[in-house]
Amino acid sequence: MSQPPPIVLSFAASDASGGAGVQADILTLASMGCHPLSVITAITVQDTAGVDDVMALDPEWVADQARAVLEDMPVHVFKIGMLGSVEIITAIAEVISDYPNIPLVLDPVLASGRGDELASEDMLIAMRELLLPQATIITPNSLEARRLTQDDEDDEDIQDLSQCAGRLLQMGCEYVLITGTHENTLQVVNHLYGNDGIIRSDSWHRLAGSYHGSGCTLASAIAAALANGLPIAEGVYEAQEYTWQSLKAGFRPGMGQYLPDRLFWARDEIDAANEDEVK
Ligand code: PXL
Repeated sequence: MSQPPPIVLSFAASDASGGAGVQADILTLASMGCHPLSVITAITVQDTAGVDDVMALDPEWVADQARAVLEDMPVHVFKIGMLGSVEIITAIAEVISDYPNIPLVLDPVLASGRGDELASEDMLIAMRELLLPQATIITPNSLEARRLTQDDEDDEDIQDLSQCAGRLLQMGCEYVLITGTHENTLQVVNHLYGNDGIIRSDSWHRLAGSYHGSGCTLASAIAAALANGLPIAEGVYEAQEYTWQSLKAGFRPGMGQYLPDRLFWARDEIDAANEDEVK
C-alpha cells in the first residue's frame, strides 16, 4: 500500500459557491495530496458576487467537531480561516492549545474580496490575543495586516508593511506572509518575514480580473506544503506558485467574480480522457 496522505484540519466557514471557505480548502488540500478534515465554523449565504448572510455555529459544536477527529486521527497541520464569532475563536484557541506541536496556518479573514465584513472589531481583538500567538504563520493581505496592527479604531494605519510584520511577529506568531494584491504595484509582491527580518520576496505577474477565494487557496496551499514536509520558505514559494497557477486557470461560473481552478494540473488529463471516450 502507498503512504497515507498527510492530514490537514481546516477550521472554516461554508461558501456554497465553492469559491472560498471550506470548499476552497478541501479542493486545495486534496489537490496538493493531503487528506482534508473540515470543521465548520459558520454557514454563509453567498454567490460569486457577494456575501448576503452569515450564521455562526454554536461554539461547542465547533469544539466538538474538532475534538472528535483529533482524538481519532493524527493531524499534521491546522489551518484557520473564517471564524464566525468571538466565542468560536475562544473555543478553537482552547482546542488547539492542547496540540502545541501541530503547526498552525492562520488566515486572518476580516472581509471578503468584495469588501463584505466577515469579522467584527471584537473578533479581530480575540484573533490577535488568542490565535496569533499560537500561529506558525499568518497570511494577511496588506489591508488585513494594517488593520491587525492598528492600536485602536481611531489610529492611523501603519503604511509600511515591514513595520506591520514586525508588530505581528511581536504579537507572537513565528512567520508573517503579507500579500500585495491590494498594493498599487505593477506586479503582485508577497513578502515573508521571520524574527530575523525578511526571508523572501516573490513577484508575480498581476492577473487581470477579480478572484474569489485566492486567500483561502494560498493559506491552504501553505498548510499542504508544510504537511508534505517542506520547510517554511520553500513551502511558501510552492504555495504561491500553486495559487498563481490556479488563478491563471480561473473560470467564471456565475455572474460575479472568477474562481481559481484548484485542479488546473489535472485538466489536461481529464480532457484527454474525455477525448478518448468520444473516439
Ligand atoms: O476569502 C475569505 C473568505 C473565507 N471564508 C468564507 C468566505 C470568504 C470570502 O468571501 O466567504 C466562507
